[in-house]
Order: sequence, then C-alpha cells, then structure tokens
Amino acid sequence: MLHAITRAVSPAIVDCELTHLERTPIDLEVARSQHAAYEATIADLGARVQQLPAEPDLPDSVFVEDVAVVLDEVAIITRPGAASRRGERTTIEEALAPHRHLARIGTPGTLDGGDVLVTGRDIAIGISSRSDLEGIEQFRAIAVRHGYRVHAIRVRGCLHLKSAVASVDDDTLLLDPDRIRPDDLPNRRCLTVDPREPDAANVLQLDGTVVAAAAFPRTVDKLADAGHDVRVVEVSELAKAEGALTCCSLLIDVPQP
Ligand code: CIR
Repeated sequence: MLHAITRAVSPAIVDCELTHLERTPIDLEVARSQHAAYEATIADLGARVQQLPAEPDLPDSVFVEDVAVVLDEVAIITRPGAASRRGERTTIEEALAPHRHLARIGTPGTLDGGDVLVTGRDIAIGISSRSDLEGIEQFRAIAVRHGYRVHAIRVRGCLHLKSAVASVDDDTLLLDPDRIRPDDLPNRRCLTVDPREPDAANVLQLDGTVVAAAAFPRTVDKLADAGHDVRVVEVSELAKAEGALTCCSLLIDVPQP
C-alpha cells in the first residue's frame, strides 16, 4: 500500500524562501485548508496519510519532498540547497526510518528532492540553484548500487526540475517544452503543458489518477483529452510560496500490514 508523509503548514510560511516569485501575502488559514484538501484527495486515492506536526521555526517545512527521495530500496535524506531548510531533516529521518534503510547526502553537496524525477530505473536530476554536481554525484553513488541510472539535466527558468516536468503515468511525462527538452530525458512519451500555463507540469501521479492544480484548467483539459483520470485541487496559497503538488508529500510503497 501507499504511505504518504505530509507536514502541517508552518505558521512561518510567510517567511518562506522565494527564488522566481515576488513575495505576496499568504493567508495561513487558506493555506491550511488547501493543504487539508490535498491530503484528503491523496487519502481518497488510497494513500495512508501520516501528517507530521507543523514546525513553527521552519517556514518551508510543508514541502516535505525536498528533504528526501524514497526509492524502493533506500531513502536518501538530502542536503537542501537552502540553508534555512536543513533543519527539516531530523523529523523526516525519524518518519522514514521505520520504512527504509537511510542514506544521506553530505557536506558540501546540495540536493533538493524537487530536482529528482524517478521513472522506473532512470532517475533524472536537475542541476539547479538548489542541487549541485557534488550532491548529484553523491546521489548517483548511492542509487547505482541499487541498479538505477542517473542523468543530470540543467534546469533553467524555474526552481526545480519537477517545476517543469513530472510523471503522469509510468510511461508518460508532462513537461514545459520551453524549459525542458524531451531529448534530455530518458525515453518516455511526453505531453506538453498548455503554452499559456508554463507552471502546470508539476502534477502528482497516484494510483492511476493525476492530481493537478486548479490554476491550470487548459492543461487539465489536455490531460483529460489524452485519456487521463484527473483530480483537481486548489493550491493557490501554497503556490505563493513556490510550492506545487509533488512537493507536499513523500510517497512510500509499504507492504500491507
Ligand atoms: C523553497 O523555495 O524551498 C520553497 N519556498 C518551495 C519549495 C517547493 N518544493 C518543490 O516544489 N519541490
């Protein structure tokens, strides 16, 4: 079954890191209710949701994806590129320890989980403002031991690799062709976002359903027209913190109890 680790929105989210967005006011209560609706959606799609308590001193801690990459064989605790996010690791390590052997990215490497796109045995990792070559080489050394191939891809114009490309099913990616060249990615069928919605690529694939953000209706229609079962969630307040859909959960395949 699928276990999902989430974390309640921090009251400090208004002080989040921002790279490509201007700071605009975030309504904490709205952010919390949108986050709760996100959790309800993934629970409805079959995930067992484990919500970690909010971290009042860690503004971006709701975005749990960046702190770990969970493979079937090992969970790799990252060293986030933003120093303000490194304190998020302790509680994520504790939450993952019952499910996976842990490995770690160490100093001086940096890596954010938002830069890591796992498709079968291929793992694409963005070289970004958050993830550097040292972090990627450390990740590669761990992953190759378990039979994965790691491909480093330069990220431009967005925070993370997965800001511009994500999986919609086991064989298909959704991407923004202005930021990601399909040829850079390991062989997969590619759908493109609507050109008026360049930030629409970050969708969450869960048990045959694609969870997409309400802000991108044209891309939602495109996915539906391509035959995908799509669930729409409103995450506008979390988007003001430069977060999207994959970043709000860590998904772990666990054996049935
Ligand atoms: C940050 O800049 O770290 C947060 N404000 C947003 C992180 C979003 N993470 C993700 O999309 N994987």
